[in-house]
Amino acid sequence: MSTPRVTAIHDLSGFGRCSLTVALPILSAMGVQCCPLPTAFLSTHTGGFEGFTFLDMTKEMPRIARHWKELALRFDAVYSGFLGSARQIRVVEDFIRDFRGDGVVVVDPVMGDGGAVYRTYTPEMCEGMARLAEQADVITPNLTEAALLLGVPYRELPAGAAGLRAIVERLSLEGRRSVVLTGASLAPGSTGALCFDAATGRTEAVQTRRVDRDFHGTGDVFSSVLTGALVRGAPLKEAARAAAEFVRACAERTAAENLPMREGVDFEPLLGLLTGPASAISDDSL
Ligand code: PXL
Repeated sequence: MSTPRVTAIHDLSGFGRCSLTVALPILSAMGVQCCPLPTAFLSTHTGGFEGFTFLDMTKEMPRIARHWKELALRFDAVYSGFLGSARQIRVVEDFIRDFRGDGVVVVDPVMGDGGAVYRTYTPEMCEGMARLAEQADVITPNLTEAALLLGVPYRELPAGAAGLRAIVERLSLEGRRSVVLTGASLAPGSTGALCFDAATGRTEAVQTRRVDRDFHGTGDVFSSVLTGALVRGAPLKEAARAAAEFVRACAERTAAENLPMREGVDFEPLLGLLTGPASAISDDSL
């Protein structure tokens, strides 16, 4: 198999381990080439730091896309995440249309967490994100983002296992799009994802032990491992299992070290876990 190639459309935040500083090393460790298309360049991410800088890349992005078109570049996946402006969302939509080929389009509809919308996201951006997500083969929302995509208040999301299943099925656009709902807990002490696979029409859960602390950037770690596993040929549920197990391993290590939430998970020493065959990632040895 030739080396799979992914383009990652996320911001570059210099400090705080999220988006491209997570996607690049994770995809590389998985044996996947990652070509970044930065949406913004920040000094840190926006969660828990004051005074961060923010350079919007909206103007540069179509120029990069034009050059890549001239080079006739092809990608096995287009993988998008945190976006920098409402106008930029149109650029990403055009990019997906031009470059999707027969690859997989993974849209992580990054908009918020814990019931709150991220500071740089406007209502117009959230509407644009919902539109962008319609082009995806796979979306990876957390519960906050699921509420925004469905246009329901976070507190009014249906609860319990049946409620989570209803959310995932509503987000599937009548079965046309795969959905991996993250942060889905089906029992006390467990967490993971609930997956609707458009290829099989089935909704299945993957669950791991829950680590009782939250860390920044775990959604980006999850979606990056998921994307890497998908382009390596894993079925959706196996890709989600690998992602959930890797996030758990990272969160356990980071909690044991008692690192600050805003610095993200200490994933670098664990990258070796991702270098073997895809099946090894889901091994309980993690
Ligand atoms: O992890 C999501 C994310 C990505 N990029 C930036 C962010 C956030 C969440 O706060 O601020 C810049």
